[in-house]
Amino acid sequence: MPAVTLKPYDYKVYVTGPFQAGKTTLIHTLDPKAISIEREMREEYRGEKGTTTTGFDLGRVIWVRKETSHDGLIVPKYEYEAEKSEYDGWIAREIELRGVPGQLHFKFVRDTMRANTDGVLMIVDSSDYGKIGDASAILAETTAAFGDIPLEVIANKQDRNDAATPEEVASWLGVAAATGISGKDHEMAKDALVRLLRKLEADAMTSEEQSEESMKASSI
Ligand SMILES: Nc1nc2c(ncn2[C@@H]2O[C@H](COP(=O)(O)OP(=O)(O)OP(=O)(O)O)[C@@H](O)[C@H]2O)c(=O)[nH]1
Ligand SMILES: [Mg+2]
Repeated sequence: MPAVTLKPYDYKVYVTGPFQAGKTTLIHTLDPKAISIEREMREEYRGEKGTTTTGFDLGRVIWVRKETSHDGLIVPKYEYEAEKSEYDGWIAREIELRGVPGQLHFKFVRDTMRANTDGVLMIVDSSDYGKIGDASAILAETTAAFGDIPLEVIANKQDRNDAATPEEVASWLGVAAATGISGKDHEMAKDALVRLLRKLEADAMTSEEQSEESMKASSI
């Protein structure tokens, strides 16, 4: 029987954060055909009835650049496949976006979704002061599980006029910085993801250099 080969994504990004922070929305902004396992909410949350993730979100995008120094574009994988010839000669990296449920009692789902994660987007609703405690709990859960892998805190919903600033969100959580975006806006969602991908790329280069150094050292 032939060996089963799994698709080797270049980077796997785990998208976490509290209930209704905007994780599913951000993933669908970047990949409109992302798969989401959700259910209708029984009760309104902050005056709105919507959906909540009970399983996961799975989005597939390609980061395409003409040169490594460029920020480039984030294109849904299906679009890239259909227009591949347009990107001839560009550098392409496949990204898996894996969203998890924000409801605290779904910790067991978040725990099962962490395999092979390269980097984390932690999404916080900048206008939802009531969820600061949950956001801190999820941040603590995430950093305890992943150690010091690259993590970007996103101060989401900056389009709302009751949104706190990214600096305020960072101070709520005790982190050095947060990036302010609206996850409904493609350009902003893209910039937040690329910022994380650049960190991942820098880390990958450092570990390549380190292993080259140790190869050299061991051959002396
Ligand atoms: N104003 C505004 N609303 C947003 C933004 N992003 C998401 N929302 C709204 O926030 C609500 C929750 O969005 P979701 O993307 O489902 O949030 P989630 O983090 O996946 O939520 P759970 O799966 O329940 O943890 C929805 O009503 C969205 O339309 C944003 O950038 N601005
Ligand atoms: Mg969701």
